[in-house]
Amino acid sequence: GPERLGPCAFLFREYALPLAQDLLDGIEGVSAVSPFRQMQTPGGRRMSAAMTGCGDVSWITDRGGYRYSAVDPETGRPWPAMPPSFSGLARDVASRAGFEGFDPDVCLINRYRPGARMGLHQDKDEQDLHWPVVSVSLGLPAVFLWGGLKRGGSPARLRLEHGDVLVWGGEDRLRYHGIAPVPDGRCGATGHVRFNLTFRRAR
Ligand code: MD3
Ligand code: FE
Repeated sequence: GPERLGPCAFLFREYALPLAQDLLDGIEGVSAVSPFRQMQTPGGRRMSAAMTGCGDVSWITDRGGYRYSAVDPETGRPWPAMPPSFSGLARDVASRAGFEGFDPDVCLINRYRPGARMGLHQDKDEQDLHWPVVSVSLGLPAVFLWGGLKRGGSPARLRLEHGDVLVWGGEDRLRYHGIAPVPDGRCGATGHVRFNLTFRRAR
């Protein structure tokens, strides 16, 4: 069973391992249509993680702010459809964490090369925060940082490895979280890269 990280936060170690190749094939297919790109923050800095996405909408950031968009600004076209292996995994693991009927409309795909990181932030651009976020780690291990509901304090650290899945809902949904700079290494499945899939209900 899962490890409990909070009242409504669960870690399913290696849950996605049997599906890893399907997920990596899905990432390949999505990024062939909507390529990975390093987006700009509203403050004008380039994020070190590269992103793409699939589903009805995906998350974007530029000088205009953070938001969900039905169109990929890089291609001017809709985002690729979410592969059924993606949505099936998200639905299954969410139901094991007590969220029956999770039907994500977005999967954001983050790609971390060694040195890339993600600063502490909250995920709060979604309309209905009662749905959880499901996150799948693939490839190189990384240290996940998670704090409280307010900025400040020193975050807890958790090593995430290939195939690990997290579910964050309820009172844990608005926790600050991030990724420490990814150390170099080699993963048999991905090489020198970490991928993260985050499934959300945005609209
Ligand atoms: C806790 N991604 O895309 S996943 C993100 O590994 C993001 O790429 C990180 O944070 C990554 O927004 C962390 C784990 C995660 C994702 C969403 C959460 C933890 C969360 C939402 C609420 C609380
Ligand atoms: Fe996040």
